[in-house]
Amino acid sequence: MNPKHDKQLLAQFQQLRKVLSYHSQRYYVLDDPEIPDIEYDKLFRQLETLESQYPELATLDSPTQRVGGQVLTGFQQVTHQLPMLSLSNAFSTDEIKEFSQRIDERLSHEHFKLVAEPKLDGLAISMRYEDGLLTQAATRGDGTTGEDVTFNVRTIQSIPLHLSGTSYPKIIEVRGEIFMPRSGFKQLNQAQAARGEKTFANPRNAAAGSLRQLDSKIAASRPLDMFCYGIGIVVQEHADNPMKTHHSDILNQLKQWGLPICPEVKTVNSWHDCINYYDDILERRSKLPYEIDGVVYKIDNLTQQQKVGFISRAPRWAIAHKFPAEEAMTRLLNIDVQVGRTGALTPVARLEAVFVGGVTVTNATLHNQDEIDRKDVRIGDTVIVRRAGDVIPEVVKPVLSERPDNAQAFIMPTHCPICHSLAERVNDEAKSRCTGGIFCPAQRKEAIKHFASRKAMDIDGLGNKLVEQMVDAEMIHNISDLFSLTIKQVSAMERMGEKSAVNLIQAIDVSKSTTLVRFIYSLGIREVGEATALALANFYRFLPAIQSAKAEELIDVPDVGPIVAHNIETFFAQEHNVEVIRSLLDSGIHWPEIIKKEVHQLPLADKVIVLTGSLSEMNRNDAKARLIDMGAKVSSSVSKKTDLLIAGEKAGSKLKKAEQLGIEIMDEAGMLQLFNQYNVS
Ligand code: 9MJ
Repeated sequence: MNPKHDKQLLAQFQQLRKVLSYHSQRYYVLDDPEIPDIEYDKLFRQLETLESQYPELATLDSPTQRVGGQVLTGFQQVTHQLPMLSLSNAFSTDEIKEFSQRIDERLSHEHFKLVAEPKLDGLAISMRYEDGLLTQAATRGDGTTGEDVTFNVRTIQSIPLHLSGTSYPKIIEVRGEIFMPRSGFKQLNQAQAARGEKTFANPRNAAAGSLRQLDSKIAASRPLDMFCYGIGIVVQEHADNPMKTHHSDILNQLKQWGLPICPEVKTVNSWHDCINYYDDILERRSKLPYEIDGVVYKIDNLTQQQKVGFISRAPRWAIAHKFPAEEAMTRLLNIDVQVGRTGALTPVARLEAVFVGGVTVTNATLHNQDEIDRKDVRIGDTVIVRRAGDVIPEVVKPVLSERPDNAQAFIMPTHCPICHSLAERVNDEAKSRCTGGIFCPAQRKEAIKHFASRKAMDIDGLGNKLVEQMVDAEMIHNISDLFSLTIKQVSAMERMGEKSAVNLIQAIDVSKSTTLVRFIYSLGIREVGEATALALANFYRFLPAIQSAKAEELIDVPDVGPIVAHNIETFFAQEHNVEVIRSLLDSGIHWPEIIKKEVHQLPLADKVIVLTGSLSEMNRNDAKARLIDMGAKVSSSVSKKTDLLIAGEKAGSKLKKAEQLGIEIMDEAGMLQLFNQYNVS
């Protein structure tokens, strides 16, 4: 290239990109195009031609990059520097009133405003902008680790590849929901059907399927859109341009930078306003161009958000107010009894297929005998079936006017339908449980299915049917047996070719490289879900520490109450569980010291902190959780190893001891300031 032309050429490139970005934003984000499409296309082709002549001058934020083209072989994992939150759900006005009252109490009756937003039914995404450039987009995943979907997200027209203006931070993570508008969904399904390809059950699935395409050309052809509703980490270069202090201002700021914000977002003054907002949106729900499954309320003032805090991964300062579940009528053909991972017997309704909540439902839970009795559901009844969001479909009630004469009442069996051990109801539990334990093939099957599932060890290709076959064939008895399976054994299974068998063995091998959180979760300890597994991993960091923890210690872990603590201790005390874990580790299951590594990058990395006295602004467990999130080790006693004592009101002997040992002491206000700093930088 002639160096004399360089400057001119670069300017031409830059100008074209700028003009195209401007018009693309007018068209896709503001719905207010300024020039005819044909003019836009002309400019676009001009840039394409130039880029093909000088490929070295094509930049990542060029509008031509949206057409896709990169083909991946898999998705990289991305660790979110700040976890992506989940929301607690509310289904009634009373629950919203209670939500507001809880905040009111925690804010000592200080007035607070809320921001009301539609709750989009799509996929949560975190997008990272560095120096204004979109550098990474990742799915929410488990909140801590998601998948890198940058190439696909770049193809979404309403998402700026470069932020507008100049005032953006050095690094900012923008969070929001990617979804497929109703019209696009309809067109996509028509096109899929016309080509004889698979159609999608609902826009959410279509959006998820599109984002998980390895070929970004396919993603580019899908009508995806996005609304942003929050931020993750923010790194400022200069302290003179701080981030906003209110959620509503942040959304406005994001809008100024060219990011799409839902036009229905509204600031409100009270929970009464929230209910009015909810009623209004619910009425307009079917007319909105995108699907929503409720609305979300968030405290507007970020300092107040901070004061109100978190419960586990969900903020206490926000709540999702879900719309009434969608319901349909169908016939209850039979009631089967399923045996769960922990032996719980669940009556399951077999239904005449019915389309409800966006999917075809043939099974629905009936929970337990008491529920069946309370609802007076009988085999042969016409019933109302409900499917709310992702929740398992359930039978709501029978339509009594339609009851046939031969409708049959259901009685829970006294013995496990699978292993025939006695089924018991203990401790006033609603559910009967099979007492067969690991001798019950049904329990073993469920434990293995859980272990292999996506959120656990994520063994690709090990579906439920295959697990059942393998247990029935006595090829595997427990989770650790999976790791000694051979290609020969697997290929002998029904519908299993040599290639699938090789793939499965490979997938089992790949799954050995995991995380401590997944591993704990995969063990299937009663009532230890993902959030608890995460809390345990963060608190103890090493498996042996969790294995040897006593119940009275475990209750110090955020998110762990006495029952769960007991379940954990009991689980690790059982010899067969110890044996299985040993065997799993021997087979090569391992995890990076990822938590430790991350912890080193955190502001309180490895600092030993003791909390004492009473806190007025924040609940003690939340404070503890925040400190752990920031990398600290929170200990209950002061020693020479203590780095910092946080002393609330009426601190006593620990404060004295810390003073004697010359340990740094901080009051509650100092702690809150520390939390604030961590949130903005
Ligand atoms: C949705 N799904 O539309 C949040 N969301 O905020 C909105 N989700 C959210 N906000 C914090 N509007 C965590 C999730």
